[in-house]
Amino acid sequence: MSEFDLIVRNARCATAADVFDADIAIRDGRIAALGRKLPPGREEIDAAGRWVLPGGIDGHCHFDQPMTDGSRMADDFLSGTRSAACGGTTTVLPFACQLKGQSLRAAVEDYHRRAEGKACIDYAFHMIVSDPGPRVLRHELPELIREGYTSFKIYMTYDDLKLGDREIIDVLAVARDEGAMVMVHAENTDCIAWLTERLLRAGRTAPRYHAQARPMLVEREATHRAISYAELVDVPILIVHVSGREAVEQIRWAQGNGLRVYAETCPQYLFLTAEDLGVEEDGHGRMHGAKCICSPPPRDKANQQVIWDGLESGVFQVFSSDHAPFRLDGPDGKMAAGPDASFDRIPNGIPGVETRLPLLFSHGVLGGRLDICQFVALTSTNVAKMYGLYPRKGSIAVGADADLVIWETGVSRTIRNADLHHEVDYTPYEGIPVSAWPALTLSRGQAVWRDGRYVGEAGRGKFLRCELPTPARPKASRETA
Ligand code: DUC
Ligand code: ZN
Ligand code: ZN
Repeated sequence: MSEFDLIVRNARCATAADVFDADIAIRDGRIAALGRKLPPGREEIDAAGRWVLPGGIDGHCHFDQPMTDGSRMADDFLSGTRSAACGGTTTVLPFACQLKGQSLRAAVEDYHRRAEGKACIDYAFHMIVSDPGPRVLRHELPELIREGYTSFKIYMTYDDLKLGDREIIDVLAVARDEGAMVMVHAENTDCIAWLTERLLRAGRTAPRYHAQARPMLVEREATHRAISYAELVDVPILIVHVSGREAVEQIRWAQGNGLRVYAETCPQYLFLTAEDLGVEEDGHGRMHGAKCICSPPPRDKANQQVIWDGLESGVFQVFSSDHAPFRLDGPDGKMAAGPDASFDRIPNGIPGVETRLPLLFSHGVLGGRLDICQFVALTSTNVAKMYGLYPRKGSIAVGADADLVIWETGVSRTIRNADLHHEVDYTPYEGIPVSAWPALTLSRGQAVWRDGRYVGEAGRGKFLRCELPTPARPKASRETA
């Protein structure tokens, strides 16, 4: 009897650091050996001539998140993780969202119930802290961080989620004391409210005005403010879904001055522009623009280039989907307020958990903008490190989980929603060509996507507790109290 369950033979492996050729031996869901001419396994897969990479980790996606505006996310843990697996992702980190007035612990418990028995790949939770009262700050948040929920998102806009400035400082201080990572949605809420009011009063209600209600200065100002508060408190932060030049300039400045400011960007800022919100005059109606409403909004071609440059030069550490799955049609979808819905009544967010990796592999790596190690770092390794899942996840190493993807390159394919596995009735990336797609996705050694077919099983995905950084991230170097 073979000592290995599976051998992936002749793999051209890439990690965040190295490229090497090896056979990969898998036993009990983990990588048991790496080498040449390993003895036969009970099952064998020949990867000759193909890249074998660590499974993708999507560090920012929304599944089955409770909404307060009557909308509903179309993907739950079943369809969301299925879609992820089919696009080469083996770990997801969606958000347990605290509603205002709710206990944070109740939000986490509720989210576990939503995930139970559904996920086909492994998952961890971020939290969203929307109501940081004394009990949350003193007890719930520190306790949950210690229990393995080591990161949380805060919002500087959206009435049902946003924190005031003093609240932001207070939660940052908890993160500093506990070693947690704070993800910041940086947009200035009062500027957005003022601009929105003016646009609506002038009858400018079509989807394209969404971009005018949230111009870059709104993001720039909030990014600057978040960075300033992080500096004040002396805590690392991650600015999420960065859209363009003005926020990038703030982040570069912070990084250049030695502040621990990390940054994330997403496919929508590479592949969409504000023009995608503004085609309602061409006969498609408002529906078309609504498909691309997300926040911050996509900008223009020049800003896409700034984002590509930031990925290449290391401004960004992580590349996530921000998958926020609202259907266009239906009573709880984007157009629920009717075909003439004003932009402020269209839920923000677009799907992308399945297309994230093929888009970046095709246009980044095969397009000559990123090397393969950068791709692995941005989409897997850095995410695992950022959120305390490394080295179990995010690498090809003996002892790591056998979360692996064999990539088919040289394919000639066009993204079509009909081929995707989410429950959303559109993709904003319809018609974009890609030249790479996973041939096989292994989650802990088990195939979940193989030769164009989903072969996963609901409920096999495990919940992962995230570890706090060891050695612990440096505590405050400056007294602030
Ligand atoms: N913006 C968010 O902040 N979250 C989900 C989607 C979006 O557009
Ligand atoms: Zn956000
Ligand atoms: Zn988001």
